Amino acid sequence: MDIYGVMYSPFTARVVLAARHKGIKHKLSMPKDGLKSPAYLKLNPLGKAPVMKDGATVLFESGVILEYLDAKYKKKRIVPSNVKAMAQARLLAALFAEYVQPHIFPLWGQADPAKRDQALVDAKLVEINKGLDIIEGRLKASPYAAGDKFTIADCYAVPTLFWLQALLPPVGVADPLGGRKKLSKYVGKVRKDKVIGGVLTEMAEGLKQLQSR
Ligand SMILES: N[C@@H](CCC(=O)N[C@@H](CS)C(=O)NCC(=O)O)C(=O)O
Repeated sequence: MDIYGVMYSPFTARVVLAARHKGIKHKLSMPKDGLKSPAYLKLNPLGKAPVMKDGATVLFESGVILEYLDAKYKKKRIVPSNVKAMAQARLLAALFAEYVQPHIFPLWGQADPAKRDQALVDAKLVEINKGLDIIEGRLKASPYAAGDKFTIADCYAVPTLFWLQALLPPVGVADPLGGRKKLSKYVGKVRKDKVIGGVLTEMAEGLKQLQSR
């Protein structure tokens, strides 16, 4: 299977996390001529990463790719079959995807206090904290986001929390998790998971390269 994207992208990292957890053989690379090349636009007309190519099946949108992977490769399901557990995992995934992740990237480029749009930063931090408070109330962290098993919730949580920790300190937030106990426990625990730990290391390396450009 081919996955087009880069590890520092939270959207690509979601898919790589699921593929690695499920033991699906894959090759991760950037499209040869870039995301806006005619060849890549044939795979994803939005010109965004990730794209997954599994034989004749080509898909874009990380959430759709995750569903495909779990439905096609049935080992180590990331969507629990128990209805209550499934709802718990999906809700956490949605909270990270819809209420935290979108407010993090606007903080990119806001590190320099002299050039900072403080109103924008403040507004984004309000939204992020609102999302994190709700997540804190529902997170299991025992040790995975939705309980004792790795689920789709971790595929969303891990990359978002990586970016949260990367972009909040430069805008003056010393503790991006805001002292929230369950989130802090989660971050500490999942770092030790082999698959998650590996992805986090690669995301950090990717971000370092991006910052040195
Ligand atoms: N909703 C999409 C978002 C994908 C996305 O925004 N990818 C970024 C990478 S971080 C991208 O390709 N940006 C390049 C661009 O939009 O030109 C998904 O979940 O896959």
